[in-house]
Amino acid sequence: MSSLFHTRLQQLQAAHDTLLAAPNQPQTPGNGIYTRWENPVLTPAHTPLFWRYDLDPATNPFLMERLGVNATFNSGALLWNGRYLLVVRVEGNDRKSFFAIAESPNGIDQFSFWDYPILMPETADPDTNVYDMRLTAHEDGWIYGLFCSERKDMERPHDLSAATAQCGIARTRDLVQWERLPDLITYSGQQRNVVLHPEFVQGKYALYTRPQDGFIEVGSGGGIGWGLTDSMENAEVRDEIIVDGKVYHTIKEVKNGQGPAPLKTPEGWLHLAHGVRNTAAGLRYVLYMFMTDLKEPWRITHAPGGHFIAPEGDERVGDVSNVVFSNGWIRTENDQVFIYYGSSDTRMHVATTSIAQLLDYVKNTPADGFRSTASVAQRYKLIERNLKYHKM
Ligand code: M1P
Repeated sequence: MSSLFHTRLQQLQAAHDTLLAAPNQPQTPGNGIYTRWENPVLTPAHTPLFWRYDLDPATNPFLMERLGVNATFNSGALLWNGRYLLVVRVEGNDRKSFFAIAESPNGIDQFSFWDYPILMPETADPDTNVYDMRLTAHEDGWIYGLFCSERKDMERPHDLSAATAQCGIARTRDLVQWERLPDLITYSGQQRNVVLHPEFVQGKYALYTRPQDGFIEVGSGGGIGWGLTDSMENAEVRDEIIVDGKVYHTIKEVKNGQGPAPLKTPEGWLHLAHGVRNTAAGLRYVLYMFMTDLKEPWRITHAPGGHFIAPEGDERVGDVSNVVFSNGWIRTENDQVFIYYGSSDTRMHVATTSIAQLLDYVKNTPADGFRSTASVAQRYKLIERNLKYHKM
């Protein structure tokens, strides 16, 4: 082994070990709704060295990175045998995404990847790219992973950025062997951000959808949709209704999409979603919340105005800047909630909170008033109450 190879290997291993062992710290005092944590929980540098380097000095004397990783983001999440698991969207330098599992003993640091990425079977029509898996531990006993399957748009063969998005479906019992099922059939042009509801509704599987006309732009489609299917083995939604539409001059003016599967509480289903608006600097993605009825999960009962989490500090910069996106959260048995979110299509973060805090937030945050005057009235009400209290 040459001394160059040996020195570089020691440096790389030491830096990797230090990164994976780095303790995370809460950012205090926070906003009382959730606590952000200082360090990203996953970055491309967290991926194993043996995924990226040829570690044989005979074939790689300079110890070059042969297969770089560009980003680790938009992860599904699951509590599994007491461990916090993320099904991470890993993107290689070649721009292809794949899924890989990283686990942590406490959900806030020490995430490390399993040795091998997931071997996701293809359908007869192979995916070009797969990403953004939503995990649902369904009451039928399976763990489902729904994700975006991207393919070349063959109706526009000469436009090399023309693509189509559909909902890929796979299921597993052990997170190692995955059974690929046929893609979801809907009667909208394209689909992204499709999520399986964890319980049967009216005896059927229930899906949150996001119909869209094009690959990037939702066009006349858009909004978070809802539909039922008899089976997941041949999933088909015939009737799709919009349960949370786009609204002018709000954080979801351009498009929105369901985040992870909703969390059941005695008061309703808690939902996390992303909303997108346009700016002179490009699209801005933020997270927002709403609650739906326990028996009718398609009916919104509470809709706090504005964003819940917006990109902040270093989160604002990355491959696609000014983006936060979440497709995974974990609720512990003592009702703590770990919200995992990607920033700027580059890395993963965690924010921690509880079911009690989220219920308080969705029930007591005023709804969007849709006009400046209404916003001022909301603030007046708050100021008047506070000043009265302050003078007592
Ligand atoms: O680049 C921002 C996000 O864009 C897409 O989300 P949506 O379909 O809602 O626009 C997805 O590609 C997502 O992965 C990405 O983070």
